[in-house]
Amino acid sequence: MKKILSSLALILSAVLFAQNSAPYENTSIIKLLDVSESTKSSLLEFNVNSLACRHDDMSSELIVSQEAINWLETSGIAYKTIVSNLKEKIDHDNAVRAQIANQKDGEDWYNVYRTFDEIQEKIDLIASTYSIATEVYLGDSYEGNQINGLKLSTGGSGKPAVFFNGCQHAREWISPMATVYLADFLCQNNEIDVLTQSVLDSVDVYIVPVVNPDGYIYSHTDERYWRKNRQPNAGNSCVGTDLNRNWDADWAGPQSTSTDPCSDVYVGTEAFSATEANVVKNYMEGIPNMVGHVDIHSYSALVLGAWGYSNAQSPDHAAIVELGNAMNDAMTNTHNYNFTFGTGDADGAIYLASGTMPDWSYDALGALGYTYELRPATSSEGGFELPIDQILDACEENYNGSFQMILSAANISAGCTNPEACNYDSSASVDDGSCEVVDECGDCGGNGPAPGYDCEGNCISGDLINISMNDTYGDGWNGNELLINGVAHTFSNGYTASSSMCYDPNACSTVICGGGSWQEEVSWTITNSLGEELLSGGAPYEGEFGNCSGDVYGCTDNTALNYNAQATIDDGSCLYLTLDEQVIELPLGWYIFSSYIELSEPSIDSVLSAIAPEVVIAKDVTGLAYLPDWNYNGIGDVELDQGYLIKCATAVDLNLVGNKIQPETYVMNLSQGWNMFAYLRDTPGDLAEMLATIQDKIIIVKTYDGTAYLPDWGFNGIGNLNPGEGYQVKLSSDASFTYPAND
Ligand code: 0X9
Ligand code: ZN
Repeated sequence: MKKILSSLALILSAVLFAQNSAPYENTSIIKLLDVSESTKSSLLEFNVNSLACRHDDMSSELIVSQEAINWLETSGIAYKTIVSNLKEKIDHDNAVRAQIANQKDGEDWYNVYRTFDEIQEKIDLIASTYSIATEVYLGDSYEGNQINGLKLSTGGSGKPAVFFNGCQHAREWISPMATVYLADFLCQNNEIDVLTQSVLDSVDVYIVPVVNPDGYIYSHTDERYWRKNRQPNAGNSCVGTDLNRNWDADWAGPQSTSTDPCSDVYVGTEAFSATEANVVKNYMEGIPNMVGHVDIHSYSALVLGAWGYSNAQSPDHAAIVELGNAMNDAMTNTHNYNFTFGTGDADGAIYLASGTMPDWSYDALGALGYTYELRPATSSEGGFELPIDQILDACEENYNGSFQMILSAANISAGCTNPEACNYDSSASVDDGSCEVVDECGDCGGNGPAPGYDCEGNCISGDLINISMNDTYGDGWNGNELLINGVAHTFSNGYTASSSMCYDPNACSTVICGGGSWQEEVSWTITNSLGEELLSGGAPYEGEFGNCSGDVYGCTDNTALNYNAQATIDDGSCLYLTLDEQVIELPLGWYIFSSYIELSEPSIDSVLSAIAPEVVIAKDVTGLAYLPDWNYNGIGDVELDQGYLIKCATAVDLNLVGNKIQPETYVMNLSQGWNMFAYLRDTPGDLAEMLATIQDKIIIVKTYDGTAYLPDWGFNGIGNLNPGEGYQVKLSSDASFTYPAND
C-alpha cells in the first residue's frame, strides 16, 4: 500500500511540475549570429525573452516563438537553434526527475535538481547529523517561505566569517545544489581531513542555498525560466524584482538594469525594496568580521570579483585578483573544465551589472565579494539546464573554489609538509595535499617530456603528424580543442584548419576532444607523414593511437646489425651485412674469366688464392702474367671491366664473395685494337643487344675457345655473353658502353 501511495505521489509530482513548461509551448531557444539594429527592433515586437540580462541584448540566447522563427527564416537572418522544442525539453527533464528523485542517500541526492522542500529537508538533515552545523533562519520571503541556511562553526567568538549563498536567480538550479553540497561535504570532510579541520577551527562558514524561495518554487511549478522574486509591483501586472539588482551598491545604476517592472533586470522601487534582499542584508550585517562572500549563480563558468558595476579597480584590487585566481584555478583543475576570472566585465566575458550583492558585501561590509557563474560555459552545453549527470562535477568545482576562500579567511599556512617533496614548504603547518616529486626533466610536479619530444622541447623522432580540423557550420570550433598528448589544436573561424606536431610513432599518443560548444559540428583526422590515417573522430572524444599496448617495435633478429634486445615486435627494419657470391666454373686448360663482384682485396693473387694450386698461369690483355708457382704477380689488381686469360691444371670453381656491382652504373672503356672485356651482368645477355651501341666499331669478338662474332659478315657464333666469362674484342676505334641493369 505504501508503495502504491508513493508511486501515485511520483505521478502527481510529474504532473504538477509539468506546469512549469506550459509557457514554453511552441517556443525554441536560439542564438542570432549577426545582430543588426533593424533585426533587434523587429524581433522585440515578437515579445522575445533574452536569457542574458543585458538590457535589450539580442546577441545572446533568446526564447522565441514559432512566429519569430518563421520571420527570421523568411527574412534570411542567420541563427542557431539551441533547443528546438523548449516545452518538450522541460517536460522530458521533469519526467526524468520524477523517476529518480526518490533516491536521496549519500551522493544520490545530487543526481537530480531538488525542489525547495527537498533542499529544506537536506538542510535539516545536515544540521541534525553534524555537531559543527547549526540551522540558521534569516527571515521570511515575500510569500512567507523561510529563508534558512547553515552555520558551520567549532565555537568561540571573534573568528573571521565567510558567507556563501545560492539562488538569487530562480532558474539557476545548479546553484542551490552546489551550496547544499558545500555544506554537506565541509561537514563530512571535517570528520576525516586534517586540513578541513584546521580551517573550520579558525573560520565560521555561513551557507544559504536558496535566498529566493518564492522564485525558486515558481520556476518548478509555473515557469522554468523565471529569474526574479515573486513580489508584486504596484500599478503593474508584471511580478518580481531582480534580487541581484536590488542591493545598495550603485543601485539603479546604468549597467544591465531596468526600471520597468516587466524586465528581468528590474531594480525595484529602492535598494532593498525586495523582501528577500532586505532579509539577507540584515542577517549579513549581524555577522561580525565578515571577510569573504560568494554569490553563486549559473551559467558561464566564470569567477567574478568586485566591482561588477564598473571596470575601475577597487582599492583591494590586488587581493581580489589573488584570491580570485586561486579560486578560479581550483575550480578549473577539479575536472579540467575551464573557468575564467575577472573583475568588472572580465575583459568582455560578461556585462557590467549595477546593484549586485557581492558589490554590496564588498562596499558595505568590506568582505571580498565574488560571483561564481557555475557550469556550463555556454547555452549549447545546456545553459540553465546543466545536464543532470554533471551536477556532481559542478558541485565539486564549486566546493574547491569555495574552499580556497575559506582557506584564505582561515589565514593558516597550508602547504606541502613533506621534507622529501620538491615543493616542501617549511613554513606550512598543515599539509594541503600539494606535495610533488621531480620529473625526468627536473620539473617539480611535471609529467616529463611530451611523447616524441626531449626535455628541451626538441622533436626527437623527427616524425610529424598532420591534423585536419573541420567544422560543418563554418564558424570554427566554438571553444572546442583537440588535445594530442596535452597539446591543444583548435581554430576559431571558417570550415577547416590544419596543424601538425611532433610525435613518437613507437609511443602511445592520447587524444581528447571537447571543452566547447556545438560539438556536433566538430570533426578531425590525424594522419602520419605518409598520409595514412591514424585516428579520426568528433567531440566529445577520448582515445589514443600509436603503440598503446606497451609493445616495442624494432629489429628482433639477433643476427642483424641493428638487433634491438628490447624490441617485442619486428618492424621489418633489420639490417644485414649482405654479401653476394659468384661461382665461376673454370674449365681444364684455357679460359677467359671476369667477375661482377666488387672485390675487397682485388690483387689477382688474393682473388685466385683459394684455387692457386690449380692455376698454371693468368694473363691480362697486355700479356702481363701471374704465376702462382713462382709466387709472381705481374698483373697487380683485377679490374672490373677486364677479362683475364687463365690456364688451370684441372677444372675448378672460383668462388668470389663481395657486393655485386650494378652494371648500369659502370662505364666500360675499350680502346682501338685488341681488348679483353668483362661481362658484368648476373644473367646471360644477347651479345648483339649488349654491344649494340658500339656495334659499328666492332671488327670481331672472340671467346676463349675461338668462337667468333663478326658483325660485318652478319655472323654470330657466340649468341649470349655469360656471367663469369670474359671476351676478346678488336675495335676500329676507342669506344665506351654500359651494360643494361640486371633483370
Ligand atoms: O546578471 C547577473 O546578475 C549575474 N549573471 S546571471 O547570468 N547569473 O544573471 C552577473 C552579475 C555579476 N556581474 C559582474 N560581476 N560583472
Ligand atoms: Zn544569476
